Amino acid sequence: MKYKGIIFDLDGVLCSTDRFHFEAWKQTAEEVGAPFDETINMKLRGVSRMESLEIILSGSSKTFTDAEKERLATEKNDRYRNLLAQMSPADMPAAVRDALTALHNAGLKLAVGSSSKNAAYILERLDANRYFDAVCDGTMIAHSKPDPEVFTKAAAMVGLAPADCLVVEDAAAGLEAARAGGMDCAIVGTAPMPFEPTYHIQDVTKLPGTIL
Ligand code: B16
Ligand code: MG
Repeated sequence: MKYKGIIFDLDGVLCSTDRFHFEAWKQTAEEVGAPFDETINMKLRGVSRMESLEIILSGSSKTFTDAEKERLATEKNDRYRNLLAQMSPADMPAAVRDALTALHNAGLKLAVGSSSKNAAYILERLDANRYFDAVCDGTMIAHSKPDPEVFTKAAAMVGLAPADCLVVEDAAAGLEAARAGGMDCAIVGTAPMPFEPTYHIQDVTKLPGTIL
């Protein structure tokens, strides 16, 4: 087999929490008088909460103190967590669970590599922890994607060299992070990418057929 481990991004790959981020950030953008649409939202994928806020605030004519930024980020996260509370195991389709089980049964180590500080809560809502040998998330890193830290740390947590791991991502920042960490990358979805990934797949269910 070409790989010994797979590191999955969470938002946009294992679940579609990106629509909740969109809804929660939209209100922030309205409050600060900044434009917000799908194209701007795309730039926030894989990027940390405070860096995402800075991207939104760059579209506003007002200036904000650090305390105001903290408040805006906290209020956005409160709205986002309220939306996450609606999630249940039904939000991770059986076909995705089957794909994860097939990859695990083939002997691959499976890990999550997410910039999100809410990753543990999301995995709990989905009842998805049992599929993974390790979870590395936004609470464990100093630099978010496109820095490779979350992926290199996830590889170390499952005892593998980065070169033996495949990253599965939906975001440009994630593809760049995988390359910076010396890892191949499979991209799911249709977001524009700065360069060609190793694989382009429709969704996670296509992964076993692509690499096994
Ligand atoms: P939080 P991923 C990322 O998760 C999201 O794509 C990104 O939009 C978000 O800003 C970031 O997590 C931080 O999330 O506010 O929950 O800590 O795609 O790396 O799984
Ligand atoms: Mg993502």
